[in-house]
Amino acid sequence: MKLKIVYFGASLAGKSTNVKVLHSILKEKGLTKGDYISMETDEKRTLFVEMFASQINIDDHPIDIKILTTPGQFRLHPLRKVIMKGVDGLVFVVDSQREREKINFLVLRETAAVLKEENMNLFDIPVVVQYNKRDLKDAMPVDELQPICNPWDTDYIEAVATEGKGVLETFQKIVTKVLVKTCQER
Ligand SMILES: Nc1nc2c(ncn2[C@@H]2O[C@H](COP(=O)(O)OP(=O)(O)O)[C@@H](O)[C@H]2O)c(=O)[nH]1
Ligand SMILES: [Mg+2]
Repeated sequence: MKLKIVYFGASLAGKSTNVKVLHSILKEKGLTKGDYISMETDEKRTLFVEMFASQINIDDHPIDIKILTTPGQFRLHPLRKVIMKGVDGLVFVVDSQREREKINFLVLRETAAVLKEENMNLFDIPVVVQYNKRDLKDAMPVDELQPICNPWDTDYIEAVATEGKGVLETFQKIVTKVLVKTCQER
């Protein structure tokens, strides 16, 4: 079985940190296949491809999981479409800082539009919301973030990705959700 998990969210929300930290956690457990790969554009050093592969076994069935991030910049809309193609599960990385409230919402709206162009519905795909940067002073209370950033009313996790807090939990939760959905559809 092959799964594709995409981390999306505003620029600087902590997507790359999540994926890098996750890669090192899974590598330690011997659950990665190959290296963490990233490529950036020359002028602004914007990451535009970032991914790694993991393989886990459930009851002796190998499950190949590709983990990717979407670039936050709105100008990279076409690339976001390519990355979202065939996505099985999404992680919405939210920057908890109050000053990022609006951008979090705009990214959510834009992501819905990207998926629609690919004939997918944001509400049909398993999602986990990660409230990141919980260590910062101006982090909004989760009660205030929920109505803005969790229209699915789905599971959320509070994280400090730089310290590795919540990173593995987020990944486990999205993989579980995807597998449950897959089983229900069979
Ligand atoms: N204080 C704090 N900083 C974080 C956290 N997660 C990421 N950062 C920092 O936020 C910046 C952007 O993170 P990055 O992972 O590159 O964001 P991306 O643009 O979404 O990929 C970097 O300087 C990170 O070190 C966190 O939980 N707390
Ligand atoms: Mg990044």
